[in-house]
Amino acid sequence: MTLIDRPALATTTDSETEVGATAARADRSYPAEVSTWVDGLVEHLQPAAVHWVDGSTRERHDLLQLLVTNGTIEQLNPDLRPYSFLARSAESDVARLESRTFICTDDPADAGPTNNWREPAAMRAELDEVFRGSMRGRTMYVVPFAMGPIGSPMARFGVQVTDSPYVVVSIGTMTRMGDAALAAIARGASWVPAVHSVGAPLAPGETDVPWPCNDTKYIVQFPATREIWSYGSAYGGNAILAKKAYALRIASVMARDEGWLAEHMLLIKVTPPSGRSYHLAAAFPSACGKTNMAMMTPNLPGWKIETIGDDIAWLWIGSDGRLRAINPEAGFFGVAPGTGVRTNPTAVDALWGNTIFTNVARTDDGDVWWEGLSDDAPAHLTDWRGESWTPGSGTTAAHPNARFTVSARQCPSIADDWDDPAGVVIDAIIFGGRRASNVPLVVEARDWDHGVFMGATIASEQTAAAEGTVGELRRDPFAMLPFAGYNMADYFGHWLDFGRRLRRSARVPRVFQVNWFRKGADGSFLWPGFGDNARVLEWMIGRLDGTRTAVDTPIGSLPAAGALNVEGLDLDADALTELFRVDPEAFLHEVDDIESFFATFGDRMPSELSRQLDLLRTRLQAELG
Ligand code: OXD
Ligand code: MN
Repeated sequence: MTLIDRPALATTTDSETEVGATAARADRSYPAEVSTWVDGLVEHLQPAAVHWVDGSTRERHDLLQLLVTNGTIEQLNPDLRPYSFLARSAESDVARLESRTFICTDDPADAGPTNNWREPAAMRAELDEVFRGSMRGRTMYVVPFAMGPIGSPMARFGVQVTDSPYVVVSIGTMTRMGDAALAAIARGASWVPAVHSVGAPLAPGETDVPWPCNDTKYIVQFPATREIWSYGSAYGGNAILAKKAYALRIASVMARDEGWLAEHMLLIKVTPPSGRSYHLAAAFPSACGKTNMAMMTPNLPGWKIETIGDDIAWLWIGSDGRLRAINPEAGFFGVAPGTGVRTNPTAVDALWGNTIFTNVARTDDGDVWWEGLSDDAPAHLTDWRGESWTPGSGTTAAHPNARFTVSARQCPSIADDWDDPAGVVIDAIIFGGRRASNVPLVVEARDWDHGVFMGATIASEQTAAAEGTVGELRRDPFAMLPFAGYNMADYFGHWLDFGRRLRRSARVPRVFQVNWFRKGADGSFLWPGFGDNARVLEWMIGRLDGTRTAVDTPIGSLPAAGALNVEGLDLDADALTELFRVDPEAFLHEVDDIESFFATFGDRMPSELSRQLDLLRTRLQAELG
């Protein structure tokens, strides 16, 4: 979208106007294209008032007070958790809804078999109906935001309208929200329009509920017009549209068209005792420990791991020809259960204050608790539903997908280059999944194309981050199954092309696959994980600088005997063998499963990946003799 010249933004703080009070709003010099879009939405959604969000601290404070008054959030004990709040969602609104997430393209093949496809005109007609009057009795917030540091060649902009002040404060943490983003749009930056309504209009005099939402939900992406529409949910990625809907689904389409990558990846900076830093990007499915890895305290003397991002990375080939990446977000929307003083002390520190918790339990003294925060639960809690809870009650005190929302700046391990507009140079890419069996602790890809094959074949046991059966194994290529805005086969092709461009311009980063979750015969995890995962990173970095050895296997290169540092670990020889065991027979079953998965893409599947599959099968069969 292009914009005509417009005057500088007014600085008035009086940003809420009755609908119809156009004169007051006219003083504020908003980009005409945004104003026109908002005017059309006001007519259709019929809010009682419009509030143009400026992103100031004062405004955030006022919104938090409003949310307390509405009963959506309660303030935690300021002595224990300064300026922090607890929200309890409706029980029907607790996770991303993949079954209600739609990609609307003219040709269903452009959405591909892994997405829910809808014909754009039919979906527009349906949305037209559900959104008609959906904001009645509520305020429409107009929320300009930037993804990525403003001034970066990779920064991208958007404007979300929403009738949920809870969503506004969440966007305020997760993005660069407010006047600075609007000013960039006013200067001509293109922007993605995103419309969000909780779908709970209020009749005159009707009392609101603490967590308004609607049983009918839609999260709709129109990739061709770069538009997002979301209805019925106020939870996480369903409602903070800058995150999954924009920074992954729409951005993956922009990335395809513009020659970059929008990925479900954490970013870290690893500094060994030598002092030379390396930057790694790692893709894992939802709730597989990305936040823990991004904030890892390494169990290796002299090593330092710093955080750049925990969920999304945008990667591109810089003008120096190197693979660069930014974290487009500005905060963490992390899964609380499993985040604890033993597993992720850095995150626990980051949450000291200024945090919004959703669906965790409350202690009797007004602090928060969730499973895994400490070894023992307090003797009494108020659970995520607001009910009295005691240990052994048979339910979890926090919802398994309970979240914290906190600014990246508050993370003690945040790297000094985390918001460098030029991004960081990526040295290696890691793919991982949650696999109880079959997949070794770490494997190095033979080359970029083999790495793309590894990414394309990630499978993982399902977690609580989305609706579905927890524990069920599903293929989640590049951890992007719920997030690719177009046909995944074309997405694989884009990765292969990107590798060809990288090969022409610079050093191609190494690609690895990891599995922290392999279990032994007794069902317990074989690898200690968490801070000891640094040992795996140590081996990877050794591979980059040529100091660690590997052995070739049918599935890629594994650490040679003694090359992985297991010193001081309570890991017996059998466990170590099992961690790296490649069972050709079991893997051949995996190959059959991958073949069926690839077949779902028909002739859109890049032939290079079918070739990689054939090579793998041949190597495994040779092993069997
Ligand atoms: C997330 C997810 O919230 O992947 O990051 O579900
Ligand atoms: Mn995620």
